[in-house]
Amino acid sequence: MSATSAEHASEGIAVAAERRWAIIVVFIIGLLVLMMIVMALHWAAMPPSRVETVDVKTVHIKGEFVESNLGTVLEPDGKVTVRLIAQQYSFVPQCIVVPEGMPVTFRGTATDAIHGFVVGRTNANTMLVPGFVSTFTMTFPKAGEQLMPCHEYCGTGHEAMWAHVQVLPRDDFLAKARSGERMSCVPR
Ligand SMILES: [Cu+2]
Repeated sequence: MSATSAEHASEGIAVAAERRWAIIVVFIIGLLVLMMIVMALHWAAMPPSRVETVDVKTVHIKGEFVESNLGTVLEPDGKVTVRLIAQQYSFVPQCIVVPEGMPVTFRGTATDAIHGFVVGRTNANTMLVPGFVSTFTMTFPKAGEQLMPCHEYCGTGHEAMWAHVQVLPRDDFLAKARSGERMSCVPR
């Protein structure tokens, strides 16, 4: 084989390999674009679930988020609900009582800016948005005290916005809850 025909042959191999890669890359890009289109259409077609709204202007004076209704309650059907409000720069109540090993439903909202919280290293984590009720249910596996910082930057006092969560042993909680009152661990 002469030098020129060897060059021709290797160029042909290189061109074929490049074309092959070009086809594969175009296919991958096409697939990604198609995935984006399908996801966008799918999300747009799904109604958002559990959107609950609340009137910010009256949240303090009427409805479930009045001050006397905030805190933890053992409902007549045995479910535990925590209601809380976030505002610049505190949570109400500042200290939340929950039982160990029982599902707890949180219901919260904000009155001024977007706030949020996370409880210690647990999965309890949500945003609190004015005008909307955030809700989730979770079980705390271990008794003890947890810190609950605001994790959405909400203004100059944001870093001082903390609450505490006291996870009580189940029996202690049930004994405390028997009165049916709204509970918290805020010292009086
Ligand atoms: Cu905040």
